[in-house]
Amino acid sequence: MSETKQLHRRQVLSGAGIVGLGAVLASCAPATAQQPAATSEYSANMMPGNVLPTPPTNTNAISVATATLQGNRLRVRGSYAGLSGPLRNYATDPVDPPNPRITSAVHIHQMAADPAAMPNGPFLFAMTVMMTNANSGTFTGDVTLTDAQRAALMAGNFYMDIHTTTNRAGEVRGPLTVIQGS
Ligand SMILES: [Cu+2]
Repeated sequence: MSETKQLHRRQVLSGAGIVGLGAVLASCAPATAQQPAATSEYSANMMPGNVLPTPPTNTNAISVATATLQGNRLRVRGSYAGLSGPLRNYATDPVDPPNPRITSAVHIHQMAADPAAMPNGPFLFAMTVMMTNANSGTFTGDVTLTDAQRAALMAGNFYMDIHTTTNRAGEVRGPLTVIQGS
């Protein structure tokens, strides 16, 4: 019996076989049949009270960001105001060990697998910051997510934060949550 016939017979005999065959057929779909990637919108409201493990009490800063996810491309824009002081300068005050990808103090992080044990998840992306003055400004980002990162964002496991010289571990923080699409 040919492999195809065996597969067909298993498909008839077994529900799991049908699922398996469906996966095989889906993976063979021609690339030309793909639809434009669906778009979804996210937002983050960053506040001092969300900073973990210890929210700063010396600031009333706020930051708002919106983000558009299309396929694996995530485009972000936002603004911040009321910082207690200058943004943390990672060139002169780096993390340990230094990470050359941390090019600004406005970040996207992914939640740790066990947030109770590790409230601050790993750094993923730094935004491009345009300072209005020492305490306020705007930022943008245009990044490509891995499939795993995209799944984490869609599961609500991304957050944004801003670090300052006074609050080096974070002055404001907020989750990136979906506001439109899925
Ligand atoms: Cu950060």
